[in-house]
Amino acid sequence: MLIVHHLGISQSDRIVWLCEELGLDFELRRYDRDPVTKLAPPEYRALHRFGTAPVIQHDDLTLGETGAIFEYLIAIRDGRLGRSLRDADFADYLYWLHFGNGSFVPAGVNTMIVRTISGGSGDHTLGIFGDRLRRAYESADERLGETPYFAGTEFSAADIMMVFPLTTMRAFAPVDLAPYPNIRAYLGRIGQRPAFRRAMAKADPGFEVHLT
Ligand SMILES: N[C@@H](CCC(=O)N[C@@H](CS)C(=O)NCC(=O)O)C(=O)O
Repeated sequence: MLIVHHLGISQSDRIVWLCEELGLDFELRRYDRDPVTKLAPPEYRALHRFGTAPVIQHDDLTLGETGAIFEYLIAIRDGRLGRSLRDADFADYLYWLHFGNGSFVPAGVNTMIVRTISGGSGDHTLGIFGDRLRRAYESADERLGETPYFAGTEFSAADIMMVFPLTTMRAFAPVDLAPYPNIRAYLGRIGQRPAFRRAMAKADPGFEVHLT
């Protein structure tokens, strides 16, 4: 039995989407953030030693951390949506799979934190993280001008990793997509995927995903 513990409007929406794309049978348990702190509620924190979203349970296993959950779910579906050394797009797949949470999300989160602390003033640190965030959008746009999907010609788990900072994260760290035509066209295509639509409707009903 697979259970996906989803914290409302958070990066655990990716796990719901991954399960839908992989055709996995799963139970979704949804938790709202604490209305004051916006953090995970105590019952979510109790699920796993670090207490952040996402968390899954598969029979006796409890697993946290997005990248670990991705690798686990792809493995139980025999590598579907993943890539291996035999595939020509393996290195690109790895790069974008890891860029999502390794560089892009931290740039967005750090920008949001520094903006809040500094009250949006021209703080030097805000400039550093803001520049990183802009470069993340620019590199994603450049990549999507070269290939239809992040790994290459075919959709992969790297797309599921990269879409969160391009969509849901903008609810917290707003970015105007006007300068990024390739990202806008890509998100239009992603928004047509039945598995994406099913996942977002289940994960956060009533929340309008930021596709434009
Ligand atoms: N590197 C971790 C980051 C997890 C993380 O920061 N999750 C956020 C949701 S986007 C969270 O749980 N926030 C609520 C909290 O910290 O209580 C992962 O990818 O799993």
